[in-house]
Amino acid sequence: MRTENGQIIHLADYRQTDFVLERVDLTFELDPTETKVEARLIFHRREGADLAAPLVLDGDELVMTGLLFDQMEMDAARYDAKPDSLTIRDLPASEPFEITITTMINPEANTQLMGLYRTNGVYCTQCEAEGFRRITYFPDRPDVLAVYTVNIIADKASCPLLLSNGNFLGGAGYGEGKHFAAWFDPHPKPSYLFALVAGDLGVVEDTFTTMSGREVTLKIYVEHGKELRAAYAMDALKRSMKWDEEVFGREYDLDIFMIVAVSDFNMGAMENKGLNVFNDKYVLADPETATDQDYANIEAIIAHEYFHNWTGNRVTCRDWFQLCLKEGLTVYRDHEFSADQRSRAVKRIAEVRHLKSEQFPEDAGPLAHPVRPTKYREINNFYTTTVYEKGSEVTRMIATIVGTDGFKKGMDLYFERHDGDAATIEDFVKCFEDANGVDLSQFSLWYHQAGTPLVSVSCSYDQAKGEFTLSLEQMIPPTPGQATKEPMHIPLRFGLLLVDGSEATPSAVSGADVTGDVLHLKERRQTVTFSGIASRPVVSLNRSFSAPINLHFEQAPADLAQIARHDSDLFSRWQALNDLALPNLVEAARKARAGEPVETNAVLADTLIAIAGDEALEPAFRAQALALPSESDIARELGSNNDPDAIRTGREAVLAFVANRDPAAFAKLFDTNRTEGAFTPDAASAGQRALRNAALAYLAVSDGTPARAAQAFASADNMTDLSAALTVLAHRFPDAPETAAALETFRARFADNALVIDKWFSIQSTIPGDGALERVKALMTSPHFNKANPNRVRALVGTFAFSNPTGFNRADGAGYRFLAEQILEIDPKNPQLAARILTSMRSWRALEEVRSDHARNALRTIAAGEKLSSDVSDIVERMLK
Ligand code: 0A1
Ligand code: ZN
Repeated sequence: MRTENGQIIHLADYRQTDFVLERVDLTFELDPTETKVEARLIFHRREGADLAAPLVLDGDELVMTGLLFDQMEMDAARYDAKPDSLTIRDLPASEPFEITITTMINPEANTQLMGLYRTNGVYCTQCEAEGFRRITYFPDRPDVLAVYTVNIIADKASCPLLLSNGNFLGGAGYGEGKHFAAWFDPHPKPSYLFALVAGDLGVVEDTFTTMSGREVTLKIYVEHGKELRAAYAMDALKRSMKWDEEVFGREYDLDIFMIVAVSDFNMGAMENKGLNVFNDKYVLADPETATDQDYANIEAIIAHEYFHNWTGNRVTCRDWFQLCLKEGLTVYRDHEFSADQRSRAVKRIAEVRHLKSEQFPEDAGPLAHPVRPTKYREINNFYTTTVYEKGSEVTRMIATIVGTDGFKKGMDLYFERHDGDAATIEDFVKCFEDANGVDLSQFSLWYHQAGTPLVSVSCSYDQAKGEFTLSLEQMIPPTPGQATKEPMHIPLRFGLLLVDGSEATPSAVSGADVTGDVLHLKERRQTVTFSGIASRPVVSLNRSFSAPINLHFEQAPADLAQIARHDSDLFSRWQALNDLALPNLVEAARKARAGEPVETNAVLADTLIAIAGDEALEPAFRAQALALPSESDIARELGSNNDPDAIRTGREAVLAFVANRDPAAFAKLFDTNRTEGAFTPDAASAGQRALRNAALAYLAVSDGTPARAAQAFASADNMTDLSAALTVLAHRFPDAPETAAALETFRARFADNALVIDKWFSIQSTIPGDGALERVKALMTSPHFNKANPNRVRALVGTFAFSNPTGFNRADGAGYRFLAEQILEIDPKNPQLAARILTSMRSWRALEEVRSDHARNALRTIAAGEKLSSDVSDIVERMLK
């Protein structure tokens, strides 16, 4: 394992390699425990490079069994081979030379799932970020691009399928019981995009004709017998290919595009050139086993990986500090794709919910870092929601500032300038500046300053002058390593609503640049005056969440209710409901903490119910409107000294008030939104199911008995309704016999489908309250659990730690001690998985004293662990700093 020395890598130290890699020829002789890898690498010394400079290649736990220089045995005095590096001296001044390296690796023993490993008998690779160095010695960095030829030799019976990047060159028998296949990828690529898959899998096949009329073969490989469950992924792939042509003018560039679904994978999926590897959770779906959310995730992730072909593969990153260059941009592209396929406003609400619940806490805690960091210890720990989701928001703001056409011009220039390059964020931003003649230097601070900006707003109206004034102030909180911040360029979409539902158009604006409906906040403090406003307007600010900020703006409940009911921007209507609810929930938590009775504002309940029943609105939006801010939203709003039990008690009281305000209204929503006929995963049907299930959750509270949910469980004809009913039963009536019966029915019915059993684990691990930990421990002894499989561990342990605030944050600290044990047990086998689950404790400092003491102790126990991986020690040390 690469580890232990705690070395920090700095962006400022970036320099080009001394040697240029021209070509790569790889030959794999696959064997479960002794795979032989021969790498023939052709290099030449870069012009101007030091003539004495040695060639230093990266390795990770490698064993070298041969080394040739121009096909001749290399003199031992000229090289040093260590598990983590190979250094070769005395190399030619300018002419090309060939190095042939043979290594032996053990795929079966690779539990880290980085490099070449085996999953259910299938050989598979994962090379991003630094996995290729676990296969052979190599300049394993993204700015080294080369053309690869790959030969794979394997047992014919167990590996009828031999796949790698690019186009298939040919194959044949190869001695006794073996065969080989050769692949050639004409597009220069960095090593992190290399992939190899070999095994026995089923396939779904289709074709796509590109905009220039080329026919591309599409293949999705899954375990035998699961082919029918890949149909939706194939459909999503074809829609993605079409969309990228229509919206970004990007055409696919090989004869074949392949996706392989595997059951052991550390992340969601990987964009290897022409050969994407997916966590099977994001490929397999049918109505019986997948929820609407699963379908939406599959669509988004298939699109995301496909879009990487241009944003990531054709234009890649110069170094790993530039990760957001490919990730932020590609998330933005997949968000736009999903918005075009579904309801834009509903999609935006879901994105913002996710951003606020995952990225905002990261940005407010010890793990906060800039979208484009300047140092890291373990790159695996930078695949964060800041790089991905905030990175996407920053891209979205560029689009807001330069406009739709300007964004397109900038992207076209980016592809024109940088196709085939390893680029930087500066290169990217420059394209938008040059294409639009704008200066984005202040805007670029979004890449460099961590922390969620807080924008405080107040307003006043002068009837006599017909003037409306907005006073804005921005503050960017200190974050690790960044005590003080410069003011940023914050683009705020806005509208001025009048009582009659129309919008005011000011005759003049002073104090800020306003372009169209965007106000550009650039100073620390700015006062903006709108003239020619005939009556007091209600301002709808940060429409569509145009900037990823916290907004502090005390608008009167009546004003918020007006936005919630009448804004032309559907997102803002949801946002206003949220703003109406949050102070109520915060107050409820405070009261609950003080042991006082909680009062709920009837305006909130009535507005929620009115919107939920407004048939002019799409059901998916109404479902989102009904979901009160979560316990973690409330914790974030409170900021410090949090008691998760009080937060829940307060929120439950508000929820009960809403539920009991008008049970008949919820019953009507429940009864009239059942989807009839054959299941379709389209957005409209999904929206109806979401609304019906949101109503069921309220009805369970006003009913006070499990009967209705049990009935819904019994009559469900799809996984969305089935799992929603099971969740209501388990979370509301954990001890009811109906719940026990339903859980067992569900388990028995899906016992041989691990992905569905993951839902069974997650539903139970999120049952609120002190009993959760014992439940989780008991489930870990279930025959369905497998601690070597990342999906199982995430579904049970991960979900418990991330998504069960009261259960995990038990006042006696038992949740934290349990997590510490788990981390120390997982870390030696799969450090990435351990480190990721550990980030569930990123907000520990915001807990009240008793809990935060327990949390600190648990973190110290982890920090004191023997032989920690660099992944876990990096996270735990930053959390304790
Ligand atoms: N580039 C992938 C994410 C990814 C990163 C690291 C991995 O290593 C285990 C795997 C996947 C994406 O953005 O989808
Ligand atoms: Zn990605």
